[in-house]
Order: sequence, then structure tokens, then C-alpha cells
Amino acid sequence: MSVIDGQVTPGPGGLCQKGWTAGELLRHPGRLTTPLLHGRPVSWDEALDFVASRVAGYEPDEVAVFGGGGLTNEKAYALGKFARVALKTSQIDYNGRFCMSSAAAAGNKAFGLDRGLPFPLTDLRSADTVLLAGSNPAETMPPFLRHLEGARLIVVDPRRTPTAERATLHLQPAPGTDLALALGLLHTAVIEGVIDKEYVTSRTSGFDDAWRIAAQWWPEQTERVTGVSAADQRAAVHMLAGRSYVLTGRGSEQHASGTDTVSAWINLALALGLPGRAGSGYGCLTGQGNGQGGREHGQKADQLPGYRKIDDPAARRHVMDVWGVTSLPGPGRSAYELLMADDIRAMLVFGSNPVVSAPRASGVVDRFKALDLLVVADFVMSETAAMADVVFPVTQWAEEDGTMTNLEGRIIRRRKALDPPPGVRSDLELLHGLATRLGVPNGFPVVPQEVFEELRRASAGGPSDYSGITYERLESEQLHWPVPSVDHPGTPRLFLDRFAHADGLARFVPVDHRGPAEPPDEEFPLQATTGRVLQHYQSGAQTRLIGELLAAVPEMYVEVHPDTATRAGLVAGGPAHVVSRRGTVTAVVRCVPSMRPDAVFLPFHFPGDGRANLLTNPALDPTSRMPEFKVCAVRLEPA
Ligand SMILES: Nc1nc2c(c(=O)[nH]1)N[C@H]1C(S)=C(S)[C@@H](COP(=O)(O)OP(=O)(O)OC[C@H]3O[C@@H](n4cnc5c(=O)[nH]c(N)nc54)[C@H](O)[C@@H]3O)O[C@H]1N2
Ligand SMILES: Nc1nc2c(c(=O)[nH]1)N[C@H]1C(S)=C(S)[C@@H](COP(=O)(O)OP(=O)(O)OC[C@H]3O[C@@H](n4cnc5c(=O)[nH]c(N)nc54)[C@H](O)[C@@H]3O)O[C@H]1N2
Ligand SMILES: [Mo]
Repeated sequence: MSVIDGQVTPGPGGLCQKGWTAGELLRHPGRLTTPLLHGRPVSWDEALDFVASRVAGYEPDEVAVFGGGGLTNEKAYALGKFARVALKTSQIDYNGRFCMSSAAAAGNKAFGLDRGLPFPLTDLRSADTVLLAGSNPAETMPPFLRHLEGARLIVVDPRRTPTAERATLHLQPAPGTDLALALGLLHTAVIEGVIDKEYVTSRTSGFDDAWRIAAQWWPEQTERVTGVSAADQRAAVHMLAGRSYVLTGRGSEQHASGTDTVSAWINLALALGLPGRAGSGYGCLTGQGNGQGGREHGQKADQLPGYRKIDDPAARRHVMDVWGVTSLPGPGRSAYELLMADDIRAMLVFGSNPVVSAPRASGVVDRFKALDLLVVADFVMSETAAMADVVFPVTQWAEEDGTMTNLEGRIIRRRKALDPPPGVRSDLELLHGLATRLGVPNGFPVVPQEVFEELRRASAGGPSDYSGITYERLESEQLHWPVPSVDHPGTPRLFLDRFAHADGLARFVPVDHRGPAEPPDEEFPLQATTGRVLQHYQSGAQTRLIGELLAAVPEMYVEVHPDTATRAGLVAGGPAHVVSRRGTVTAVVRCVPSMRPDAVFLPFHFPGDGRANLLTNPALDPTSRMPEFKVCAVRLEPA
């Protein structure tokens, strides 16, 4: 399920389509309804006792927690608190690290605050031009498209996606070269005289340092590196001068230089005078159902609730007071580093399927095999749950109350509509059961509203301040954080007067292009990029169970330019091996004439030897620690 535009749409990525009936999963035969201990059905008490007694035998930092951006705010908050208070471990992170962390890091650097869209979605309707960098909402957020109907679209994507088909201008850079393209566009904007000098002077700092680098990216140099013509670069900057928005998605972010890439897009937006003004702006498009809220309340290794920093002494004091504890662990490791850490002996996974979705997945599988204890809470038997020592069957969206925060920072109520099947309990009940057995009987309520009341206090005074939000207010009001008091109307538009840095200015961040961590060479001459298709959601754990969706896209495929296929001895519809330094994927060949001949595309929704992540390069961004899902070097072979 997903929350887009205030409508809670059952279905993957907000896709509320024939073929996906969320109800089908609620009562699907694949639904888990009993705890499993080494594959054997057991009672909740037996499973809880087993996990608690095992976990208690380790040093706190030998036990890790891995969360998910699909969890409600209440569950994400409870999970962060559970790790730090009941397990006393610093070792918690979540799949959002794979998702929007580069945009979050770049947003914090530029604006001093990270909220996906610092303006309401509906503002996009008045735009003249919207640039979408590395985002394919026609497949990943169909309901969002209606906000773009009035605007000219510039789509930056190495593939000619259904979104690119709708664009006035499609820029088709080589994967991993957005940073160069954004630098080139800044250069061209300056040369063409379309930058907003008054805004740059009055509302920003650091332009000169950013320009010193962009000055090197004249149009021909940019064309040579990206493949985007100088004429298209000029056309793009002229289209953007005006009431425009620059929006980034995973295509720009999931790189070892993802933070710098987003910074380069933000620099362009700042030079054009877009952010913090009515009718224009910069934003990052969110991913999972609670992608925004999931990154605010403490399941991230470096965070405490309210988007506070875990290494900030004042933030720690505030949260310790709310939690009634006198010590707190410090920051832990990022998602991939945590999954791969050989000093971790037990791991608890809530809301993620890393066997399919983590980079260099074979390494993650090896690590999971080496753990003493793998515990998974899920409602279906995901590939990760199938490896677990203990599996807890938990409730789904329609069976629980809670809140989610959408991409525009608006808090939305999720209402329980159904009782869960017998044997199923909520994640909150699971955390309560474990905490109690670990000697912390208080502080882990099972009623979502009680958790939310505590979250309000824990977030009070933080960047994402929910203290003025109540379940009652959410019945009738549209509340965008921060909402610092119960009589505060919320903050739909941020930055109109000032940015969140102490001096009120937005910052240009000087960044330069460095290219993919693994450039193509003779042995691996092609660049593979990965992403999503309309019919499947994420690791596919849920959508592969739905007959109609599986029938529409039943098996792993690779999109290849016909000439590239021919050169590799492949035929359309036939099997291929896609080989990287880390592994081999078996996939059906789809010949796509609009593909760049130097690139191939693989969806990441399939298991087994169809896992795109057998190929991917786990090179991490130095700031966000996000892996380079979007480009690695491969070759094609007949299978
Ligand atoms: N149907 C469906 N919808 C979903 C999801 C799903 O799994 N299925 N997942 C949800 C989640 S969690 C997320 S995060 C969002 C993601 O939503 P998107 O960001 O729209 O999804 P992706 O397909 O990962 O990537 C977008 C595009 O980036 C392009 N790309 C690849 N490499 C590059 C590059 O180097 N530069 C640029 N500019 N583009 C590049 C790809 O070709 C792809 O078309 O979707 C959400 N919605
Ligand atoms: N190659 C490649 N890899 C990628 C990406 C890419 O573009 N390319 N994208 C990355 C991105 S953006 C993301 S977000 C990740 C997503 O990948 P994953 O983190 O694996 O996400 P899901 O497949 O949604 O897995 C969520 C699991 O949790 C379960 N679940 C759902 N809701 C709940 C809940 O409330 N409680 C509990 N306990 N379980 C729940 C679901 O049934 C499912 O099994 O993949 C990343 N991996
Ligand atoms: Mo995501």
C-alpha cells in the first residue's frame, strides 16, 4: 500500500490497478499465520521465549535490527526505541538507506532540513516546467502524474521510459553521468544568462565555489561524457527558467556519488532561483509507503525521533528524558555495512527482504547463513523469511491503526478495517513481547495511539516536530510537519522566508563529476542499470504472489538494444546470462530499440538466479552510505 496525495491506495507504489487487489494478500494462502521456529509451527510464547533467551546471551552490539520504510511511524519509532532501550544496541538501520538517503543528505546540506517535497504536491499543477531526474512515475507513482498534466516535462533517464514518452524533452545520459549533466546545465544556464542573480545573492551562499567547478563543464565536454547534445542542454535550461520544479528519484540517487549528484541538481535549482519560492522548487520523490516518516523517527543508525541527530548531546538528553533512561548507544552502521558485518551474531528484520533487495545479494545470503540467529517479522514467506530461524506472522495495513507521512511531509491516518487472521499479531505486540522478556515490561505499548502520544513528546522541538499532531486533529485536518503545538496549523510550505540553516541561506555545495565506481572495460563492456516495473513491488515478495501481476511480468528479463543483443549472439525472447564481477543473472532478452547501445536494464523484483542484485556493486556513497544500485559493469552471454 502507499500514500500518495493524501489518498491511501492499496497496492504497490500507489498503483491501484486492475490486477492488484490488496485484499487478495490479506487472505492469500501464502499468508503467514503461525510463528515458525526452524520451520516448525510453534506458539507465540515459545517463539518469543526462544528469541529473547538467545538474544540475551550476546553483547548488545552483536545484535542488529533491520527496519523498513513501509512501517508506520509508530512502528518505526517503536523499533528504534526497542533497539536502543530493550536490546541496548547501536546496530540498527533500515532499507530507506537504499532508497532516499542521498537526497536526504543533499537536502540537509543545501537547505538545513530534509522533507521530500517542501511544498504541497498540488503546487506542481501550476508549474510551467518540471524536470524529473532519474524518476519514472508513470510506472512507480501513477497517481502522481495527474499533478504534472499542465507542465512541460523534461525527463532525465538513460531509458526511454513510459514517463520519458510523455516528455517535451527527454535527456538520455549514460547511467551514472547525471552529475556531469547537472554541472553542464548549470554552466549553460550561466552562459545563456538565465540564472537569477538577485536570488543567488540574497538567499544563498557558496555560488562561486560551485561555479568554479561548473565552469569546466562547457556544453561539448558535457556532451562527450553524458551523450546529451549541447542543443538539448540549451533547450533544457531555457525551459527551466520560470515557474519550474526540479525533482529527483532513485535514478540520480542510487550511486556511489548519489549525494553529490543530488547536490548538483539542487545547485542548478538554486542558480535558477527555484527553491523556497511560491510556484517553483526542488523536491525528492519518496519511495515506500512511509518513506518520509520512516526516516524521521529513529530506525536510521544516526538518528533519534523527530529527525534528531544521535550524536547531538541536547537531542540525546531530550530523548533519554522521554524514554526514562540514563544512557543511549551512539550511531551504528549503515544498512549494507550492517548486513555484511561479521561481528553481528543475531539479526531481527522488520519490513525488508534483503536477500533480494540488497546489493551484491550473494554476500548478504552468505552472511545470513553465518548468523547464529536470524529473526524475520513478515506476513508472507519472503526469501529472507525463508532463511530465518524464527518467523513471526504480523498484521498487514488493513489490520492496524497508525500514521504514515507522505512525500510532502503530511501525516496521514491509517485505519484498521479488519481483524487479522487468528495467530497473527502486530509488530508492536511482537516488540512488546520481546521487550518484556528482556526485562523492559514498560515503554512498549501495543496500542498505536499510545505510541504516537510518546512520539509526539519525543519529536517535540526536533526538525520534524509532531508534537502538535493528534489522532483527533488528523480526522479533519491536513497537517504537514513541523507542527510544534496543538494550535499550530502545520507547515505546508517550508523555506518561503528563510532556509533552515542558522543564517537562513541555502548553500551551494561544490561538487564534481567522478563517474561510476566500476567503469566499463573490455571484459565487462556494458553498463547495467536496475529499477522497477509497473506490475511488481520492490523485492516482489508480495506481488509475485498475485496471479495477475505475475502473469503480466512472470520472469526476469533484461532490456537490450537490438544491435547489442546481436553482437552478444542473443535473440529476442531467448535466454541470456548477464555477468558482472560479482555474479550471473539468467534473464529473458527484451530487445528495446530506444535503449542506449552501451547500457542494459534489469528489474530487481525477481528471486533466485533472476536477482538483479547478484550483479550490483555495493560501492557506497561516502556521505549517505547508499549503494550504487544504478550502475555496474556487465557483459552479455547466451545462456
Ligand atoms: N510499480 C512499483 N512502484 C514503486 C515501487 C516498485 O517497486 N514498483 N517502489 C517504490 C519505491 S520504494 C521507490 S524508491 C520508488 C522509486 O521510483 P523511481 O525512482 O521512479 O524508480 P526506479 O525504477 O528505481 O528508477 C527510476 C529511473 O531511473 C533510471 N536510471 C537508471 N540509472 C540512472 C542514472 O544514472 N541517471 C538517471 N537520471 N536515471 C537513471 C531508470 O532507468 C529508471 O527508469 O518507486 C515506488 N513505487
Ligand atoms: N538493484 C536494485 N536494488 C534495489 C533498488 C533498486 O532500484 N535496484 N531499490 C532499493 C529501494 S529504493 C528499496 S526501498 C528497497 C526495497 O526492498 P525491500 O527492503 O526488500 O522491500 P520490500 O520488498 O517491500 O520488502 C518488504 C518486506 O516486508 C514485508 N512487510 C511489509 N510491510 C510490513 C510491516 O508493516 N511489518 C513487517 N514486519 N513486514 C512488512 C513485506 O511483506 C516484504 O516481505 O530495495 C532496494 N534495492
Ligand atoms: Mo525505495
